[in-house]
Amino acid sequence: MSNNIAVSYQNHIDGKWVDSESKREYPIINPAHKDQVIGNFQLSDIEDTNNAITAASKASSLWANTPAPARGQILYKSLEIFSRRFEELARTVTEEEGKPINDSRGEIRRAMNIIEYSAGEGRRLFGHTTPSETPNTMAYTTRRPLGVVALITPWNFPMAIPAWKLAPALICGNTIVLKPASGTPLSAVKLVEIFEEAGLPPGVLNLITGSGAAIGNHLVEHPEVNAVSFTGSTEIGTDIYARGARLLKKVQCEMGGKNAVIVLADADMDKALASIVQGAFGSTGQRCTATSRAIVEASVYDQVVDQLALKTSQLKIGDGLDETVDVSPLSSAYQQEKVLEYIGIGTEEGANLVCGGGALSGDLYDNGFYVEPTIFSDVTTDMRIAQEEIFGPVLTAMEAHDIEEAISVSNQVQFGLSSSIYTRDIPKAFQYINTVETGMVHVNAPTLGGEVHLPFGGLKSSGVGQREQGLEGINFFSEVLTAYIDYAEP
Ligand code: UN1
Repeated sequence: MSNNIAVSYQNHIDGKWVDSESKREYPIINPAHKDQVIGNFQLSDIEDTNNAITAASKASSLWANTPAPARGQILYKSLEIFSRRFEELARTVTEEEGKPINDSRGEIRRAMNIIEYSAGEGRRLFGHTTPSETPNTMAYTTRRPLGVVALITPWNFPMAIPAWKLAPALICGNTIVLKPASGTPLSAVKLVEIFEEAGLPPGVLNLITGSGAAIGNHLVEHPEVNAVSFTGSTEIGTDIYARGARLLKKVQCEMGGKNAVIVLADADMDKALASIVQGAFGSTGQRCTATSRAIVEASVYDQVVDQLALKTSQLKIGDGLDETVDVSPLSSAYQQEKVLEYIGIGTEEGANLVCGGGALSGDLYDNGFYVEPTIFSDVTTDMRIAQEEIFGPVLTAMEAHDIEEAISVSNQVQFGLSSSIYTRDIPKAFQYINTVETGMVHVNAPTLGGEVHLPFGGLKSSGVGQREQGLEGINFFSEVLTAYIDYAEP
């Protein structure tokens, strides 16, 4: 595809595909081929936002009164469409975000998993029934929808993150305004196409694309929006949380990470090394659960750093559409610059550059936002590269003398999303699990990912509000009603 034949994609409001009121559009390019425009998208403004909220509000009672199992049937139907369009969707994610095609396939599977899980919840959505302290009284709880919810999603998982917010939101009976990251609107357009084909009534799922700076605050603060689910930077999430809290809205924010893997001397080294390399450089380090720190016990530190450098040098870098590529470009020029800036900071701070350290050039790379997978050793906790989220292919290696020091270093950051330890020592593993300050912890497994029926989220600056996914996600997207019924004869 080239510039002159780029397709225009529209917003989706009240069941119709529409231009933005201003008729303004903006282009999205392929991060591996800067000259390829993958589409033009609506630059939405306040008026479009209001239209989307009004449509969602209007559809609210119909959808809330649709039995949850019937809502589930639409979610199940969407899975058939996902299966039919699977390869096309994976390609879309790679072309607009840049990640390797196999990671994109994993992302589509993940979106399907959360939809499947949520569809099943349509036949549960359990409340409690308990004895009452009053005679002839029944007491129970039930779950009700929140109304209109705003979903604000990032560019790094353009299909899976919108899916894991909208699937629980839909099954709970809410109507939605989805505002995807300005950099990755095409995956969101396709997601909406799928739900439209699956039979979602008009107005239940509305999509507005464009700049968050232009419409984000209006969307969050609009009186008809009752809840906000956000994934993105800690800076923006903190602001959204404060705005929502002031208006007593329900808000959940999934934000940054600075995830560490601890390697103790008794670890299965092959497993630990593979996990760190995958965690640091898979998806080009652009995930909030990426491994950005390796904290290694002193007696094996040099060996681990050497082996990490060796394994990293064997990674194949290139266009994510190439099936054999391990590391693909950063998703935008902005991200590329930001990561290169951090590499410069690491060098200035006195960390030792073990491998990588620059942008890639040459025929294969000049047309994309490539940065070499980079490892710094001799990193100390006071350095910015040990503290701040870089969100790119940069790993910092740090030495610790024992497990106590390793845990302390792991906890000495503002973030608390995910963490991991490699050891065969069960008491030490539990010592770690019980004291690590993260919302998710892995033993002998990478810091990455999570299963859709378990809660996902972190502590400290990594997350606030109820967790996503699993029952926590259902709880976030519904309000509990406590009912007392006196059934004594009058
Ligand atoms: C994953 O690590 O597979 O924005 C999921 C993010 C997270 C999702 C990560 N909210 O990267």
